[in-house]
Amino acid sequence: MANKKPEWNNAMKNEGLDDMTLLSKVTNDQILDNLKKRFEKDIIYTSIGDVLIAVNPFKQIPIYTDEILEDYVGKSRIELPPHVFSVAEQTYRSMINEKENQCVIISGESGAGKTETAKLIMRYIAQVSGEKGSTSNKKVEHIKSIILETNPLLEAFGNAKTLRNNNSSRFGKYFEIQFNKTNEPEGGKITNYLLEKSRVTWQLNGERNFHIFYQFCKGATKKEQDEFGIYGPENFAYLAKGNTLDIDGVDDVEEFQLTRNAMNVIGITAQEQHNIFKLLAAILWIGNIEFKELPGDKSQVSDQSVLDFVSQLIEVPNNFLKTALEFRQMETRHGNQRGTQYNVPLNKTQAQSGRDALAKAIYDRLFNWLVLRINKAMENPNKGLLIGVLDIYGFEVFDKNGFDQMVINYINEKLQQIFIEFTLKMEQEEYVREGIKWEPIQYFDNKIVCELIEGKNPPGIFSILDDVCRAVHSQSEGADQSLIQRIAVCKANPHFDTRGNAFCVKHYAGDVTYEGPGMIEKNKDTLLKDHLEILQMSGNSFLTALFPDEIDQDSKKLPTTAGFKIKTQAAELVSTLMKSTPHYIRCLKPNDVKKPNVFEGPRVMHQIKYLGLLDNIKVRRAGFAYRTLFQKFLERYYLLSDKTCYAANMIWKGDPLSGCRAILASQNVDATHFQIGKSKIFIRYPEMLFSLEETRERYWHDMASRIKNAYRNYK
Ligand code: AOV
Ligand code: MG
Repeated sequence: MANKKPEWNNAMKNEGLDDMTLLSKVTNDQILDNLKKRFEKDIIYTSIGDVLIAVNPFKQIPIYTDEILEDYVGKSRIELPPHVFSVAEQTYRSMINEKENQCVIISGESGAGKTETAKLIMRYIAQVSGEKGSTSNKKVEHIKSIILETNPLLEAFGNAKTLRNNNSSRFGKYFEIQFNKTNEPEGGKITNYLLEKSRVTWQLNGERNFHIFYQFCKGATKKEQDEFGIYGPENFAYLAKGNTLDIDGVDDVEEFQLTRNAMNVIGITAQEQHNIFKLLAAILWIGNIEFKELPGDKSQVSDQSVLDFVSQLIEVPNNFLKTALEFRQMETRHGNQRGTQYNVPLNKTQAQSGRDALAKAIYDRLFNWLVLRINKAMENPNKGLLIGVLDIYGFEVFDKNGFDQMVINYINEKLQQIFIEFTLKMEQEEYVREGIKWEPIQYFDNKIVCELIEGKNPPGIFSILDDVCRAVHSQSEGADQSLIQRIAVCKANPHFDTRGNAFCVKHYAGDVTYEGPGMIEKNKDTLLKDHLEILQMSGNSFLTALFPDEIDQDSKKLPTTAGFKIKTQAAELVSTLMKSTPHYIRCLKPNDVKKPNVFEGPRVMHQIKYLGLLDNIKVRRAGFAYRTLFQKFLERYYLLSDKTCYAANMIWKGDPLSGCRAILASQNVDATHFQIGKSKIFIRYPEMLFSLEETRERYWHDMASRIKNAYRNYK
């Protein structure tokens, strides 16, 4: 063996290593250094074996052209530099070759680039699947265009500017593309996860409501303006809470055209679009309803004309709407006997929160309707193979965090958990399959944090929230107090603590303090009976169809809580993902200022640590740093042995394994440094690979100059 020489290949060009399993020293500093070197040269992709690491460049880099995309078609991972297209290619090819469902799991904190990555994966698949230029299959082409157009549409309704990301996904989605026998998309299905509906009525300073509202207010036609009373966003209370009406570099009017276009492509009819816009207008106008205080802790709508306009938009008689906003219906009860109904006046704060609940409920149902409508457009009765792309909301922490952040961060914990299980499980399975022995290594398992949130016994945070919801009326102040008392039992878990009215969770990605007040109400997530009644009496059949709920007369029955729902959805997601072959993309955010060319070392280091990249590399190397099929090894290193190479040509005619053995023998490779599996050769230390690579380079170089000389002499 030649002396080990870590700086080889790319390292010599000072571009860092393509694959960090080959790092000479496996430390967090080395990982950081490698990523930084590459980032500075606009090389944003790096791999750890099969896992792709992507650092958000916050600028357009010309690496997504059709030419580059074509380059990746039919290539294996190690043939070309790491790229999101390479992951897409591996995903698509393994679906075809292995005839198994695949999934691409994209993780990373808010603003790290998950959604952009997901879109590139979809574009790749749409572009390479099926026959190019063939017009024979209109259905396939149609499905492909729908798949691509769902993004602008769902982003308009489900994304917003936050402090972390100007286009932050406020819902999670799992997008499954269904393929036909010839591996072309013929259908699709989106599963969406809890939308952050509180944004409809409230935004932090510097944040915006969902994009669609600004697009609509700025881009509505004259006819729409008149019919829906829609003017600039500054006129609507719900759009101005964050004191931000614009986003740098974004033209909402132009975006609105894209949204409308997407609706048309998906086949959302003019009538349906009219219905949607009418409800958006209704929500905005509901937000403009104000209340004045009346003596006796009562309230009254201040401006009748605003109320009248809302009742016109939602097609509900104005006196009913007024009553529903100013009073709550109560009922006397005698034991199990229902008694008479009477109205209790609401004070100003209660009336405001009731108004907001109404707006949020309409928007949330509208969003779910959109997803169902898109799914209908992509519906496909055949059960072919699937590729799922998971793009959720990333881990986030603000100065004040509530129920929404807890849900978002919980889903991220679950993903991290899957990553841990998969990377270790797959690694182990491969060793078993190939008949290789290995020692597992220690790593941080975040299962304990998942248990803290979703556990049943001992009860986790969601269980306690549900208990408190069941026990106390959510509107009463006692509910929040009771939560803080009850939740203290979680202190038995080292990842939990309480602080006054708040509690703190030590997440895998950092500590987050969640405000207690408001949690119970958000978890309870009930529609007020009064609201449901008026929505169901609407003359607008689109609106009534959004609220098919049965009015629950038995107020003791606990409706499904938001926490329970997300827990169930998360479990379903995990089971779906576990049934498919996973491909991983881990996105990193280089800075918090959303700027190009800024690499904040400590910020990236923090992510390297919590994503467990070091463990990832170690696990990959603990057994074997590198493994490849016999044939592939032969093709790459045949130059190294006289038995396999003559005059730069591969001359090996025997079976690939014997060829590999001939190559290894020619290099006097220590027998403890590699193992032969059933179909693959496993190389224990990267140094051996460096050495093989180095020798190969040298031979190639020597050979090339020998041939050149021979040619010269011949002339
Ligand atoms: P996220 O999905 O991970 O955050 P995005 O995919 O929305 O993050 O990326 C945030 C922004 O970073 C985008 O709007 C782009 O401006 C930029 N960006 C990301 N990836 C690239 C890329 N490959 N090339 C150029 N610019 C990029 V959140 O949805 O907040 O968790 O909930
Ligand atoms: Mg996103």
